[in-house]
Amino acid sequence: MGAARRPEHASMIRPRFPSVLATAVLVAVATLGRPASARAQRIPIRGAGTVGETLLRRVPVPQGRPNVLVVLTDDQRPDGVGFEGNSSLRTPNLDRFAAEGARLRNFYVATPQCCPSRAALLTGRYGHQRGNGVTSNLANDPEHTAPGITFFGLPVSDLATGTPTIATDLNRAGYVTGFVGKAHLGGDPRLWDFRDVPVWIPKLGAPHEGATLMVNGTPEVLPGLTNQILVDAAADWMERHRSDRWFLWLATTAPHDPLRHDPRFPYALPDIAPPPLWPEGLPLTEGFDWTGYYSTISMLDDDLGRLFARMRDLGLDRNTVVFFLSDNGQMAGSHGPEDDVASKSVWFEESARVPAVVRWPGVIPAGSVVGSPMVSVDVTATIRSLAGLPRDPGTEGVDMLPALVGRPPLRRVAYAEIWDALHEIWKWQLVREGDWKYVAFESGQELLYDLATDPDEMDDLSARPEFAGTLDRLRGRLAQWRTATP
Ligand SMILES: [Ca+2]
Repeated sequence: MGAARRPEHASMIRPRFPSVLATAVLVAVATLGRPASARAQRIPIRGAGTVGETLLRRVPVPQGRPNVLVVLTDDQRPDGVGFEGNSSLRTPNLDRFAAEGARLRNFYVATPQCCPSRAALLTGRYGHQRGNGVTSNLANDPEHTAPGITFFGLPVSDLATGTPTIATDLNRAGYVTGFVGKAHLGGDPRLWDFRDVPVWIPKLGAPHEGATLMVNGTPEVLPGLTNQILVDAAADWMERHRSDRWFLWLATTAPHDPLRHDPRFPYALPDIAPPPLWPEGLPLTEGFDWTGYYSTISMLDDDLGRLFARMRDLGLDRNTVVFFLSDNGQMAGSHGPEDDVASKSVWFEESARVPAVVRWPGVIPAGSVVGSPMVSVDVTATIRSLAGLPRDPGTEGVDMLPALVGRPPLRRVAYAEIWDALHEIWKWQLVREGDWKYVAFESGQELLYDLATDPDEMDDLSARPEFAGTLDRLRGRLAQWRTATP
């Protein structure tokens, strides 16, 4: 690794914000005159810098294998839920759901982009690993996956049809496997071994109304709102399989754009605080539709409330483990409106970290808050463990359950990455250890942040001599991880 240097883009994306102090002044100015509730919205991102658990009582894990439901949303920021302290956003159903389970406050996705994030969840492996190979949304594009193209010296490929997934393994373990919603993996979820697939989206996304959906294998336009259709199909699926042992993957399209200004869930701009580093003087309506984003999240919350109620009415609550997470975050203009940092695919917390909850009533103590770093590949490892399957030797993912029931967490260091040819700065790997966050770019450039003192990631410490030891340690962690995850 070359000498620590500030990335070229860093000066490009932060010209107006040379220091933390300047940012603090700017944010203070930007929030002057706004209601207290709007100012309070900054809390979630800031809170993520501190690692630590609430004191969980140790709970024995029952014998017998539970059902598993994965609820995967799309482009939901880590503060894109009320339960992470966002008092401007109304998500009463998700707040109740989170209060019944464990909130994961430092949960990263393996890759913060739609397609590779899903591929990592499905396989339990990072994009650069054998058995996955999807490092970006371009994975199905021959121009970017040709032999000879490498990622940190490793080959880049597609997730080949026939690659084993978590569905393959759970079928063998006697589970009924199902998929509803957005696939974004280049084809029918049956290719990835999901067996009962009532409704899925054959394109990368879908409009809120009039979407062409694959309904029992046939393209069809159904009446109603797309996410409502998906959530209700998932509820019907659970009812149909209530006597089976099952694994269901529900992937919503919300709150990915197109955003919906749902008249049932209106928001006004004065209710919403600007994100960190929003450029001075730029209206909040420029570049990102905040009121539409919030309205779409509240609509999603309403739909999921219906799903959770159906689960309860079907008597499935206590023998079903529910994982709630998003495939990636959403910058929404944090750190500036420039194209390559404005939405996702970047290393900042708003993009690489997502809201996450695991609920298993009677096993995971209600109201738990877990600060240990976790990664989406850990969800896959945990599902395997819940199904009674041995650990996949090809994965770096760890079983999350010990940490969720008050035992020492198995993971202390989290990693994430992306390699996407669209932008030079979308080629990075990151390490999160304690409050330190280290980012290595393929170009050799580096960033180092202390999230405890700098939660907005404004102050790159990589060139500061007093942090040379920390930098060396984290470089070493990354090197070990690359070796351990071929
Ligand atoms: Ca996404």
